[in-house]
Amino acid sequence: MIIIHSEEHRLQSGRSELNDGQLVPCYEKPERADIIRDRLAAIGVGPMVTPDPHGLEPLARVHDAGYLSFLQSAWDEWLVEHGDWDALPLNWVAPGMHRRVVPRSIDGRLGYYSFDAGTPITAGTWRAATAAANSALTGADRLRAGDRSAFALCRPPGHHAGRAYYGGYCFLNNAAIAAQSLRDNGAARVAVLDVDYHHGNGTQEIFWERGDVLFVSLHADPIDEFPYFSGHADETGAGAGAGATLNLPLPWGTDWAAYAEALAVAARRIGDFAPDALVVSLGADTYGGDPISRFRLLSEDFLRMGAALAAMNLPTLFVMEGGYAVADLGVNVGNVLTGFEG
Ligand code: Q9C
Ligand code: ZN
Repeated sequence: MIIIHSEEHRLQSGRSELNDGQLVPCYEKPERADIIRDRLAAIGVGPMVTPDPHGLEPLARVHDAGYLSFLQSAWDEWLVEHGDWDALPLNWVAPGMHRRVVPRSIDGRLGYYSFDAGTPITAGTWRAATAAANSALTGADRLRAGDRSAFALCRPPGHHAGRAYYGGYCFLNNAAIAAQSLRDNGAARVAVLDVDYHHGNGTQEIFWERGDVLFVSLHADPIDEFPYFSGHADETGAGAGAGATLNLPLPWGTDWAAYAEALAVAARRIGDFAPDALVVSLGADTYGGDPISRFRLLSEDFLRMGAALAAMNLPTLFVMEGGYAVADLGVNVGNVLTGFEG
């Protein structure tokens, strides 16, 4: 299958994130994409191409216009105010406070448009994030052209980004942008299957009231795990989207046996929905060796995951999300794709 990838990802290279009470080096770093790229080239998954530019329009189909202009100018405003150090938010709105007035202050707007302090905005954030979105969009184009599958090697990731907020290392929701592009170009129904360790809160929010895009997610139970405020089993969508969200939260320590059962439930739901295309939000942070996660998948299990995804028998776009055990990340992602190709 074709691999879509831009070297512009390395323009997103944050210095630190707030984790366990400390500023620590960012887990979401350029080496992640490098090792995946090198591994996929080594095992010959398919040709690697750079993304085609798609402009702002497909981003604005998913994201709020004010949020997009904030993201474009945030670094320049921060630089004037505070100097050349990563921009991180420091405070957020709580229930009973008001978010009716968008703050003029850049610090106020960082809080207004975010949900965590783990996602630094840097000089290159906008360019890196748009390159990743263009990779996902180019992958969607390939499915439309008749490819059975494509892999968008996106970085930074996307599934935590909502219509008007960033967080969880994500700025633009690459998978949602691709799913919407498929809808806008002829697909009547699209399913998004999110197998990242963390709940895809952003994708869920974007399609919450949509009956034409099914969102299914396997993830660590938010009662214990980031993002904490999204991803419970009783969140099933609303309005026209009632019943078109399926959350399958799993406990810390989940191994392949338990994971495979949940994946079978996901596959049945997706089959019943009968989509024209499947977008897989592919995180490899379900791996036992992941430094910030607590599932127990082995490298060989990712082969099985790929085979299970192939059995859904749908045109499939893989969009890279998380995975922080950098040394093993290339093998694990490569295993999903080789398992898929059989
Ligand atoms: N102590 C993705 O995988 N921080 N984002 C967790 C752990 C946020 C992960 C803190 C993790 C975000 C795309
Ligand atoms: Zn994750």
